[in-house]
Amino acid sequence: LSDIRHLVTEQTLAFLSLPEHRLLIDNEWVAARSGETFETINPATEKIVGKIAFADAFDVDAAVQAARRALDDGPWSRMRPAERQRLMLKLADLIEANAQTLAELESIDCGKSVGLARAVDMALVIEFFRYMAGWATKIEGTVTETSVPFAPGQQFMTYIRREPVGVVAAVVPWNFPLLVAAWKLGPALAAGCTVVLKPAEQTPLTALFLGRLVVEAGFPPGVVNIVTGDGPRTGAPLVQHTGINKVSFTGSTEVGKRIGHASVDNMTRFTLELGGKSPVIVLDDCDPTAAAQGAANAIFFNQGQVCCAGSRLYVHKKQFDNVVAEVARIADGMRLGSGLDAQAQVNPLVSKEQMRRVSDYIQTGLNQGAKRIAGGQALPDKGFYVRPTVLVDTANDHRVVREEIFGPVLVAMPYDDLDEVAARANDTPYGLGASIWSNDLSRVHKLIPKIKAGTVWVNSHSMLDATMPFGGYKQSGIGRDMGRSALDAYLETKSVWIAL
Ligand code: TXE
Repeated sequence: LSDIRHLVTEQTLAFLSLPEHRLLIDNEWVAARSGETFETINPATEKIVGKIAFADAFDVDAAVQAARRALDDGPWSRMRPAERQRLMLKLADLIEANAQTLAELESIDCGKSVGLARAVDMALVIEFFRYMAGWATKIEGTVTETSVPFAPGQQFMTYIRREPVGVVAAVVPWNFPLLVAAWKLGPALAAGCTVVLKPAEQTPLTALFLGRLVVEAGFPPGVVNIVTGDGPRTGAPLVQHTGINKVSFTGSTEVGKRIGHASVDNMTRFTLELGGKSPVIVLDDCDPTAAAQGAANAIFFNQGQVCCAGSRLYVHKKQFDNVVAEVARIADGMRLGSGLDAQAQVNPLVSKEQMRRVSDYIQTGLNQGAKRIAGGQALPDKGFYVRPTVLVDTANDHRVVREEIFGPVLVAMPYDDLDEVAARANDTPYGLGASIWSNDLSRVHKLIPKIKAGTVWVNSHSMLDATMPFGGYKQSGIGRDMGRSALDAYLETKSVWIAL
């Protein structure tokens, strides 16, 4: 830790100095039964920053049983909604009080900028818990008026109850580790569910720190359990466990499909937030400088490791050269550095594997005939860096245009007219986000319904708020995180008939 000692708070150092980070089951910190651990690495220094318990099916079962007991035997299920709300608000206050440490841990584990982790990730986490806490006291059923055609004259009192779906498995990725965990925990706790959370193996630290805050806030044992490990040994037994009532997953489309199949086998409810290849569509009336800056932010934020990253840029042919030259200039001017370096604008990717994957995609693009107009200069010798890269001269069937790269790589293409660009924007298996850059309201409103995506931003990209549902069309997923409607995925519906 000597290389980061002067850059982080005492509390962060104390947490990183723990010899081993254990699993949270029933509000107790326990080692994996196998005694096995894995290591988590700082992507900027390539040094180990934590030894983490490696949970297997045995530990997963213990966590699911703890969650089941808290739900079936109480006290969680007997707790008044106002009490659930109070605990969630307390948790939000504790996250706020510890936001700097959480942001530092996120930066050290995941590579991202500590400033952005605080201003974006942590700010959204805190607001989201507060927003969802409010819903805990506002879950309502409905009373209906029934008249059964085959029972004339018979009177009924009928009503519809909403009940917690049960034990939730939350499996989350490494790009926004705590934020995505909050998107699952918030509605689950508001609805009265209990949770087993599995953070990504690359970035377990903030979830584990959150576990401490959950205990400190006073949540009863078993309400939130945390199991750490990889997909095959920890995630798979969790989502396949018959004690799980609902799986909430964010990650790759490939794993999402596997989880969907396994869930259907058990009739476990599931929601999936998966990959994307989101288009940025610049109309001919745009301000080229503003559009270029917007396009650069849309792809380079979080090093492109954003599921809704604007990774395909379509610019009207009249503006193409201007806008794309400006995006390339911005890309080449961005300073590389560690997430703890306040001056750095591009931080390392999460892992060596991700760096290789992204670099291989760039090479594949060049091999298929693309031209690189930004990126490609030398890299620091330590850290998993990839330079912001802009590719032109690509075709619709090139892999860099079709597949999610999940790195700071933009493909830029000119177009002629709006129908053509709508068709090309939709010519993808994904449908998570899209942005349109124009002040021509009439054309913008005509384009919005044509775009097959869960979110359309106009003159902005990747904006998020607790009230706005987030999720995908097509292979970008099933269901939505955030917003009031996210609660529905954590509730069952019970129809009650009382013959009078
Ligand atoms: O994702 P995985 P990876 C995309 C992105 C990235 C690629 C690979 O394109 O380059 O996926 O990333 C857990 N049962 N996205 O391999 O494997 C795993 O441990 C249960 C987009 O890291 O999907 C982790 O906690 N769980 C995405 C989580 O799933 C399993 C964000 C995500 O890992 C499992 C991340 C299994 N069989 C990657 N296998 C987005 N939508 O933002 C893995 N996991």
